[in-house]
Amino acid sequence: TKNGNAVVEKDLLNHEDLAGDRGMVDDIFDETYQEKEGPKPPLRYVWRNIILMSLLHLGALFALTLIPSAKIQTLAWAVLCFLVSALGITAGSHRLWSHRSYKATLPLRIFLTIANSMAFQNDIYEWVRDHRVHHKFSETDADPHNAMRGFFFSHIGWLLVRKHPDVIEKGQKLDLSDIKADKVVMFQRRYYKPSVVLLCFTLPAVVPWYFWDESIIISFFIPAILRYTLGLNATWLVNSAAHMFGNRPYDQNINPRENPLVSLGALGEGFHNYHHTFPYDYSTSEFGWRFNLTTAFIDLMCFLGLASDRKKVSKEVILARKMRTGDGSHKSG
Ligand code: ST9
Ligand code: ZN
Ligand code: ZN
Repeated sequence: TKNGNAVVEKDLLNHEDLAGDRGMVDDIFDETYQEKEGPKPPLRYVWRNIILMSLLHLGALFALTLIPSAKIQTLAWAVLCFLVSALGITAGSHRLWSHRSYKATLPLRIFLTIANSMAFQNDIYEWVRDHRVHHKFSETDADPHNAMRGFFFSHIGWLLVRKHPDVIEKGQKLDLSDIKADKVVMFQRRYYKPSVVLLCFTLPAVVPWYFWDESIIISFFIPAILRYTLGLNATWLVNSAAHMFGNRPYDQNINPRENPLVSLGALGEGFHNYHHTFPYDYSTSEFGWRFNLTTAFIDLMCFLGLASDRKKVSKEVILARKMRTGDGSHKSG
């Protein structure tokens, strides 16, 4: 109908306005890419990663058995470390640097970079590069954690094998000039290894041991090893579970889903059907602070004058999009 077309046009206009307004559009899905025909390249295992990831997860299991003997302050500290490091990913490398969905002042960028090293998920530059190809070439050979390759691959398997050549080929064509221009990000890249040793492992372990005489074993295994492992798995669930389980109220033609449980663990990053439909929305959801500590944090930073320019999709555009491409689940939920 005439009316329907007007709404579609407005939807697209809004898409381009908000997307372009950020100075980059390389997180928008590229429909023109075609996977190469013929057999897929063979898996090349990276044994160093397989061994280290196995040891890490064994260490986390051991840490679980230590919880009953830990001091309450140590557990509270581990939770604090989890939250800070998670914000370094969600508010930092994800919503700020990958998607430019808001602007952050220098002090906030320094804080988010410190928090990001504490999370040890590769440096911000590498995270952003992989994440923009994930959006642009979602669920194809050029997606680093292509969910078409199954739960295990999109969860952790992709970190244990060499990348598909298309990831690198397409990744090299991305516009990363905004990231290269950020001195804080490039400083982190240069000093990434020592920053991880210090912030992901040493600081979390030293604080309980020094300030409240926690045993060094518990100090290391709970706030460092267990907290790190839980943070990784909460993040990976966005790539695995939130690409497989949940409703698709915004676009039923793509795989990413709305998964409130994942959102709970990942501070608001499980509203993944919404996020892949509107990657420039700073809230990654239409529901504000619900299951979304990251949005509350960014709002607080704006209130304090440390952030600004939050990009938000309007209610009417969201509704129009639901009517046009959604699975209808919003009516029942
Ligand atoms: C980790 C990351 O866990 C997790 C990211 C998850 C993303 C989630 C997104 C979901 C939304 C947000 C949710 C947040 C929720 C948070 C909740 C928190 C509670 N483009 O990589 P290499 C080139 S990390 C362009 O070695 P291989 C480039 O030249 C965990 N070029 O490829 C590169 O050199 P350089 C800890 C690219 O050999 C060169 O290739 N870290 C691209 O195939 C070689 O790159 C680990 O475990 C690209 N995209 O090896 C380490 N990629 O970098 C894991 C590569 O110098 N990584 N190039 O420019 C590795 O060991 C390796 O990357 C590998 C592949 C073995 C996996
Ligand atoms: Zn994203
Ligand atoms: Zn995704």
